[in-house]
Amino acid sequence: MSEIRHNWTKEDILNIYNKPLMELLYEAATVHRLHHDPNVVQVSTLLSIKTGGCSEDCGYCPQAARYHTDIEGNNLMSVQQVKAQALRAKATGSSRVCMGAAWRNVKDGEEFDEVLEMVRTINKLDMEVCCTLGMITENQAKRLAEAGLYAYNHNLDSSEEYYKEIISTRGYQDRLDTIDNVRKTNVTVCSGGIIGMGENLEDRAGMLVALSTLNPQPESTPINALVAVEGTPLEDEKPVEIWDMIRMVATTRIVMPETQVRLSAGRTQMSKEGQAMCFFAGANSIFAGDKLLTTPNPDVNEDMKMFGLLGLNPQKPFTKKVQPQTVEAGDSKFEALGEKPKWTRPEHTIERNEAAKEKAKTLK
Ligand code: SAM
Ligand code: DTB
Ligand code: SF4
Repeated sequence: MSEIRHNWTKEDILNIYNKPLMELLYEAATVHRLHHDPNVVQVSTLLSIKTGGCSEDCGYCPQAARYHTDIEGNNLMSVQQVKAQALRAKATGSSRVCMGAAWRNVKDGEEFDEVLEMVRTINKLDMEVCCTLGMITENQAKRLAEAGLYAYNHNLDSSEEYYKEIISTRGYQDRLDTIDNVRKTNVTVCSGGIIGMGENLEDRAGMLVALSTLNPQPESTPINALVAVEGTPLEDEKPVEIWDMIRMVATTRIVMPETQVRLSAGRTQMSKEGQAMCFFAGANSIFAGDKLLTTPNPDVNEDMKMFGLLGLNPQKPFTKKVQPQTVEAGDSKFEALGEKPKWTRPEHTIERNEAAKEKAKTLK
């Protein structure tokens, strides 16, 4: 087994990223085979349990209230709706459900209690449950863990330097603090980022330094290609070249050998051949279903055809870690603390975010 290093530098990572492609692929595939079954890919279904109307200014995100995008917002889904969708996902080969909410952070109260019930319900269907709800406190992480949460997704999105060009309403340290809160429980960490936001290679390497030097490293790392949505500040960014995606996946695999590397947003732009190269380079997880949170994703039947072509098998739930126990609400050891944590509001200004906000006012 290759060892897990926590001291990767930007220079080490750039050297890997820029290797001749055949060498990079060979090295990544070798590491991949030492740590994972190369014919198994995890299939996860995303559910947007609360869509749109978010207070943040993430430049890539169609769910930020301040931009003019034509997504349909909705209130929190019901536990019954979530259960029905989870059952559908299970029937089409998913072993994990990831519930996303367009929130800056979790607030204790009725809605969070509902989310905890959704976690209990899906865990009881013997599927891995993941949530991505924005920033959370240690107490909220503990309550999610107690409900049976398997993973919490919270992306670093880019390097610390480039983050300031994308988001002005919260800081990088806030993201790290939430990951730290998740780490105080048995819930696994899912954290990755986006390429194609105008960042340079140093920023991509910087993000991988931030992720790979976490100890332990995240159990799962999504690599998203930006889906440039009209109305967002990043609407004019060019589509990510497949070669960049392959290099990013391969580099992630090499620096984080045990992590599940998730080929995430942007697959509708990728050919089957391109995706096959990503799997060869070490990607071993995808999001399935014709919608991500708000943007399109390949049809699940097409994905299953691709799995057939490539001889890939969907990963069974709880292959990497045992199923968490669910504690019922009535038996909970934790109470809602109603904390008002001081997440930062750096409030620096990003010109293209401000321009998109101003333009939206004239269109709304
Ligand atoms: N509100 C929560 C948060 O920000 O953590 C959870 C939902 S948020 C939509 C989850 C992640 O989706 C973001 O961190 C980002 O990496 C990714 N994402 C959002 N919009 C995207 C886009 N247009 N293209 C690619 N990835 C995107
Ligand atoms: C992640 O890194 N990618 C997923 C999941 N985690 C939550 C979300 C992608 C969202 C793409 C834009 C949208 O569909 O709204
Ligand atoms: Fe809100 Fe999350 Fe979108 Fe940022 S990425 S605007 S926090 S939903």
